[in-house]
Amino acid sequence: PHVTRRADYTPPDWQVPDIALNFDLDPAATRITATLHVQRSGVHDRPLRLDGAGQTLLSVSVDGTPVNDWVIEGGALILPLSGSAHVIETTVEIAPERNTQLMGLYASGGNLCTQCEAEGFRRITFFPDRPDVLSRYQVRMSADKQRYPVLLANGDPIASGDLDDGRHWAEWHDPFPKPCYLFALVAGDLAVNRGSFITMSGREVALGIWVRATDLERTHHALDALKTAMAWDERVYGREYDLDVFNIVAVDDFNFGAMENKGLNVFNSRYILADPDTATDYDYDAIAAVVAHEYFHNWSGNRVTCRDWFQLSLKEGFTVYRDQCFSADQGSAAVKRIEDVRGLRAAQFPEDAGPLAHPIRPDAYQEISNFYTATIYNKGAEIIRMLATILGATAFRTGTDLYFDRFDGTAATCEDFVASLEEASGTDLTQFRRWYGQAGTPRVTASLLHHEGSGRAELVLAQRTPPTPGQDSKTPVVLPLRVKLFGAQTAGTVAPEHVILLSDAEQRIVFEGVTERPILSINRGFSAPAIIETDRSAADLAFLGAHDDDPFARYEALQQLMLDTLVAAAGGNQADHAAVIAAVAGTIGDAKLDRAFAAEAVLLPSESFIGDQMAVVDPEAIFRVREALRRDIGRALTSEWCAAYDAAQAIGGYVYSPEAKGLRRMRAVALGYIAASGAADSGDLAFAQFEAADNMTDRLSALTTLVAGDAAQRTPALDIFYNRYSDNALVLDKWFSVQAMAPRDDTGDVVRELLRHQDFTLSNPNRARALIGAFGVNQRAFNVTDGSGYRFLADQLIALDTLNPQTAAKLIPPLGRWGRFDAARGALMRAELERIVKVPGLSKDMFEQASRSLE
Ligand code: B3K
Ligand code: ZN
Repeated sequence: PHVTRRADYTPPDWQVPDIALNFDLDPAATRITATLHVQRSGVHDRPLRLDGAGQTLLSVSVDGTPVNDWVIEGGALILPLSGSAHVIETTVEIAPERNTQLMGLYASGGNLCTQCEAEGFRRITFFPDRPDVLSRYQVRMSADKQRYPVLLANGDPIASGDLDDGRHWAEWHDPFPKPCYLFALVAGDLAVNRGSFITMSGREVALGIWVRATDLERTHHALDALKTAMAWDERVYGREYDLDVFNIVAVDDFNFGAMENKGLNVFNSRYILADPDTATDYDYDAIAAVVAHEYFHNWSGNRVTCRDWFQLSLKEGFTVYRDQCFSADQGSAAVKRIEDVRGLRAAQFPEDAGPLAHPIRPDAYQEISNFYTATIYNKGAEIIRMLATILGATAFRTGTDLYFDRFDGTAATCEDFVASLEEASGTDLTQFRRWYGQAGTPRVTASLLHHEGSGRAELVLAQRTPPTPGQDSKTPVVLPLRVKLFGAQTAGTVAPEHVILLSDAEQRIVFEGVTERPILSINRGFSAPAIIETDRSAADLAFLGAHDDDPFARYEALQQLMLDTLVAAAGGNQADHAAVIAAVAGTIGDAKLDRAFAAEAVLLPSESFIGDQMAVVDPEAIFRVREALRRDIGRALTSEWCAAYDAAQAIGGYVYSPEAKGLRRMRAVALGYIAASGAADSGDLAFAQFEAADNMTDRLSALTTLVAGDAAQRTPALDIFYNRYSDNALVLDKWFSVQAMAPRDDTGDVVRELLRHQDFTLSNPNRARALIGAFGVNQRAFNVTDGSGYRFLADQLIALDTLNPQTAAKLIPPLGRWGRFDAARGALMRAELERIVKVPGLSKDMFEQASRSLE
């Protein structure tokens, strides 16, 4: 297989400052004429090389004259040219309706749309498909007017008109030079929710959210979020929108969340459409986050783009950091941080600890689509967050201003970003740069020694990053650790919070005047993406769980207390549940605590996260001990849970506000514990909530509780839910997922049965992920000892690979965890990976993911 290496980067031989595209749109046969103004870059005699894939080439001309001295090599068109500037015209034909990969120009729900990042533009026309070739685009589209009344592209609408034969045309120009991965067009029968935004310099921007007419009422939340995000980027980063038009189109068939095409974002409909009856609070939050993320890319990604795909985290890590801060500003910052860290631990830590580990700036890839990972995105965001912590808010902002100003209109590197921050702040970031090249999650041990007589406390810190594939030895990284010491007797502050920069393998920090026994609060706010191991006792963790004034640290102490209990129990050691029960009681009983926070803080760690703490994951034992602890917490605190449940009823009718969300969340958590306690009437309670709910959050939490257990209402509830929402694809996805994630003995059978359901299809990525993806992360069901879960996943991924390699390859990681399980499970997983690798005609996406997973 062909490997692309970062070290081999060379600047483009030819630039294309201008391109005109003419699309004669038709689902069966679309004709594209591309006119490229090319310029030789530097002194060389190399031919023009235009990437291409899958299209039928109809003609090529140079400076108006048809030529035939070209060759096609690995899909690319190689054309010898004599001068320093030429006009190249190609005409090709493609068939959007047969495009199941959903890359390039494809059909979704009767409309036509594009997806070009990372290398989809080459499936539309011949072009240097690399992010460091920036062009001004003129786009003309013609299409059947009845079928495709709306024609959109990047930039501003210039002109439109009618043609003979019921066709019409429209022309759009984008004045900002951009790489081809940001190209987009949409042709369809769409309705629009229009809005307007006045920028900080007083310009009016016309906003539009385009969906099928029946979905129009579900676009208000997304439009509000867009306006809020536009104002936020002006206020926090000084970044103003630059075109007169900003359009978003929602489509049902999409490989990931959304795409930041200049002035024309295309979204997976799940990140646009919401109303209280069909979307949960979690969906509402995710919509706002993704709308903001794609909008923020207009500066971090579009105005300043990436030199090459190894720099992907330059735009993605930074933009995730930006959207995380935006979301934190919209509601509970503490809960947002908890969710982000939970996500990091669920997806990125395992990636860093497994066969697919890679640094946030990778060194090599076979298929770039495989590198849109939790490491590039979420660990990338943590690296930017650490820079913000180390520099402080003011210097960080000075640094981002310098970066945006200096690299505006160019294709930049991660080094350009770090150097800008370094120069603007005067902080030496030499060692910090290691984060860009070194994979793996650092492990930090922290122990606090106290000499009562001298009033001296000593914090001993050590860091070590375990080896990852291809990186046997690691060097120390810079970890900003927010630390505070509390007094065990008075609960007062013994040492105020400050940031310790841990940069050596080992470091000692001395505190003087410590007269009472200190308790360590460390990595507050999760200031560094590391695994922290401390020798704090259960009592000290309980103390922090009750008193720490950093909400994240308070959550973390409770999680650690639960984790210690569960890991000991799963390892066969007698576990006393009393300390956890008392801490949970204290948390729900603490009236000063925001309900949203309290609800998250009393949830047990996930089965997978418990597994990640064990030398050998034992899914059955983990499930058993976790259920036992849940049952005991439920039973011991029955009246507290009932009170918490009833208190949440106080919301009255549905509102979407941070307070109401917190109450709904607490109601869901309380219902879960009431059911876990085995209370005889919990089925009735859940079913009553299910039927009375005036919103999807309450309805789905009730359904989730019913589906997990054996109450008589289980099947009726599933049927009612299905019938009520059978015409809403996004809600049906939830119906599939809730069954695939159920903690039940029969989940594997249920999932195999659901494969044959009339509404199941592999060709819609959301649906495939809802069933197959969700099952893959159901630790117990997926890892049943007979290997049937592994076989099922492999069978489905082999089938999906023939349609949509990118989406299939993304679902491989559960099989790559073979090294974490016992030998028997490990061998069964490897056998499936080996079977996948041998499939004739396997995509390079799947080949890379499956073969690397075996290493
Ligand atoms: N930049 C796109 C992701 C493209 C993924 C291509 N495999 C969306 C985003 O991160 O905002
Ligand atoms: Zn992004």
